Amino acid sequence: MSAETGPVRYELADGVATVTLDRPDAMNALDVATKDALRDAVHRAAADDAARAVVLTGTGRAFCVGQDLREHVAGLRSDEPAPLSDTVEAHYNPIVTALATMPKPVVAAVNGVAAGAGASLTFACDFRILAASASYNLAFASIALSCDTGASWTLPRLVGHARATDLLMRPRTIHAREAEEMGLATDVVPSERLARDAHAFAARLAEGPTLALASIKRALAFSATHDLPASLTHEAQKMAFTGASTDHAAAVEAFLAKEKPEFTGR
Ligand code: T3D
Repeated sequence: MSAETGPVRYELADGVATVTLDRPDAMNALDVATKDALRDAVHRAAADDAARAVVLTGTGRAFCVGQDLREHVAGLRSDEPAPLSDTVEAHYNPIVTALATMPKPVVAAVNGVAAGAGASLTFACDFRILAASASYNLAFASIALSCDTGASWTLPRLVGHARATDLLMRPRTIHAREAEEMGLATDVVPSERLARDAHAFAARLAEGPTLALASIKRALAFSATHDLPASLTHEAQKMAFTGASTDHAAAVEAFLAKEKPEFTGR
């Protein structure tokens, strides 16, 4: 099922919502219209009960090159430029929060270069499948900016503090295989197979025990900002929650009957 045209597309198939940045002529740079549409699309995916997994991808040769600098320069040249925190709070923060907290797995299918906030978007996802031709560039410092869209939080958790410092302070293009070696890629696949492989990967997750996957996602995020006792308490709550689910009871019955469980996401 396909939806509206515009800079971001939303499609649902096999329990997977696919959110596609669709401004290929601008390398999927994030102008206001695209940021508005992306924010709406990720909120829609989060609330869509028919979507039990999400793919975030782009069209053309880029995944997303971050903030649209052609639009951005107009603001810089104006007599009263708006502070950058305006769009960070109105767009980037809600988008990254939705990706990182929605109660279902999110897979970034990185079809090309992901730069600046475009890279950060993928770091907020639960999985990153890269086309062999894809690359990263943490371009913020190249244009004398700090970092945003959650990179200061997600990147050190993915690659460690020292590597995150290096990638952010000395921006350069990191190709897919190097990204994989440093833990930024779940998998690297031939470019022509990316869309199909990422959809199949997400469809398998969509057939999974959605409440358990959401609880694991939440538990990992919780433990990142809490101590061991608090994390153990939180784990117990999540075990009680998933232990009372239909999927858990059915999975244990299926295990004992030596059958394959069929998860309903409840
Ligand atoms: O409001 C705010 O600004 C706050 C929020 C900030 C969040 C951010 O994302 S800040 C970071 C913004 N992004 C960048 O700084 C990335 C800039 N781009 C690059 O560093 C390089 O283009 C890439 C490493 C991404 C790719 O390099 P390469 O050699 O493959 O391509 P290219 O030749 O540099 O670029 C191709 C075209 O895309 C080119 O246009 P042209 O000459 O063909 O007409 C280039 O200008 C355009 N392009 C690339 N990135 C952007 C862009 N146009 C607008 N905005 C961009 N971000």
